[in-house]
Amino acid sequence: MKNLALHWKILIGMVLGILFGLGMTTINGGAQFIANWINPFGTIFVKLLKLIAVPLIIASLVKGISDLKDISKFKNIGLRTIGIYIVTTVIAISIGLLLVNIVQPGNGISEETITKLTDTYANSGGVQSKIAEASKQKSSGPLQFLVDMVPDNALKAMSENKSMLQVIFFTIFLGISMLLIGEKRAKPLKDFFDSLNEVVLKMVDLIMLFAPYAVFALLANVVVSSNDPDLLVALLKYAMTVVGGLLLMITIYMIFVSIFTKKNPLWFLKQLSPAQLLAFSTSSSAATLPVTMERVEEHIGVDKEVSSFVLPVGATINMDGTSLYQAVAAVFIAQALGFELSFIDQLMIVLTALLASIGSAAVPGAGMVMLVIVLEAVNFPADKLAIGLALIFAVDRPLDMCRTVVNVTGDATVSALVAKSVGKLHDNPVAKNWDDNYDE
Ligand code: DAS
Repeated sequence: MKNLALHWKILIGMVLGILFGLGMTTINGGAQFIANWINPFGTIFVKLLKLIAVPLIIASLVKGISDLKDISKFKNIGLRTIGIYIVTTVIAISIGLLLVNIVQPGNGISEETITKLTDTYANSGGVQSKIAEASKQKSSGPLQFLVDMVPDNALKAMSENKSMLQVIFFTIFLGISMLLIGEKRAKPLKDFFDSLNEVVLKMVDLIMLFAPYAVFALLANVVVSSNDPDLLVALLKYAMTVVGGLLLMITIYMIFVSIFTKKNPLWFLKQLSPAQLLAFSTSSSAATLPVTMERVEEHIGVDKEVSSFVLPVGATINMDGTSLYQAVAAVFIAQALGFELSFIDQLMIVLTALLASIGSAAVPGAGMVMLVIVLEAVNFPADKLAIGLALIFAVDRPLDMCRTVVNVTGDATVSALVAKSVGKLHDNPVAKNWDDNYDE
């Protein structure tokens, strides 16, 4: 077991966690036991990853920008990154709309299922809190998201995980200013961030030793807290439409990797797999970010000058899996509740889902909050909003796990494409071999 590659260890942890969770559902008080004695270890692991996410983003962004030596390179990487992010997100939303209009999962839902889901979830805390959070996030103006990006207190922005974009804004501002004062005068600060970056990456390695046990705990808890199975069957067509779209999105990423970076797509997925497995287990791009960065830099060969910008920005604004899910969910709800959507309405969904996925925080369940914004954009009746969310609430957690994998894979793919386009994709990544050895 010790010499087994990391992704196999994580996979074994996940499978054992699911089996253990299934076993415990047959025992009276099993769910309670997992919640009290097993799940806390998963929570600690996710907190540890979030703990180092902010220092890692700051250290690697400052190092990445200050290593560029001149601003034009930074502008070059920034524009290519944002451009490709928008393209992949529009592709994801279009796939979602295409599939949901072909499969029509909402037309098969029986009145009885809708009533059962409504009674179970429409007034539950889960649905109501998503609606409340969405109305809180609703911008007070079209440029509110720009205003929200600028922190008025850097330390406060760093201390609150939800303002990742503010941390990135502050760090980019710092890095550019270091570039402008010249290498000699910025050297003390640059040396500090260079060494902070090394230390934090070593912390990632150490935390990852705990990963197989943590995913065991996380998956066991997901299994015991998942909802009644017959609802899952009723919503199976909807869930399969989302999962089918997500798998198609992964295929498109791998076609891009093969065509534009000339890397073997299966090799690429294997190197990235520990980050994808963590994304699945944690449902959080933010928590997975430190591992995504370590895998992309040290195992896929993307230079830090590129990954240090593309990945943190991607974890916050590029959520292709989420935007695909929002397109499918919005049309599914409209179909199930007999709400007609015109072609213009569906184009509106493309624009709103693009903006909503930028606004979605990289935390579990964020995509569902932004779904409210998408539904309101097509004038979905407010009094049916809770029923609409209730329809998809039962399967939101497993779909959140799947769409977070696509969010992370999309960020890694774009970082490889941008690196290749600026000649910063190395052929011999740092890692000694395909397997992961954390003994160096
Ligand atoms: N869980 C979010 C993420 O971390 C995605 C979502 O909620 O849709 O990427």
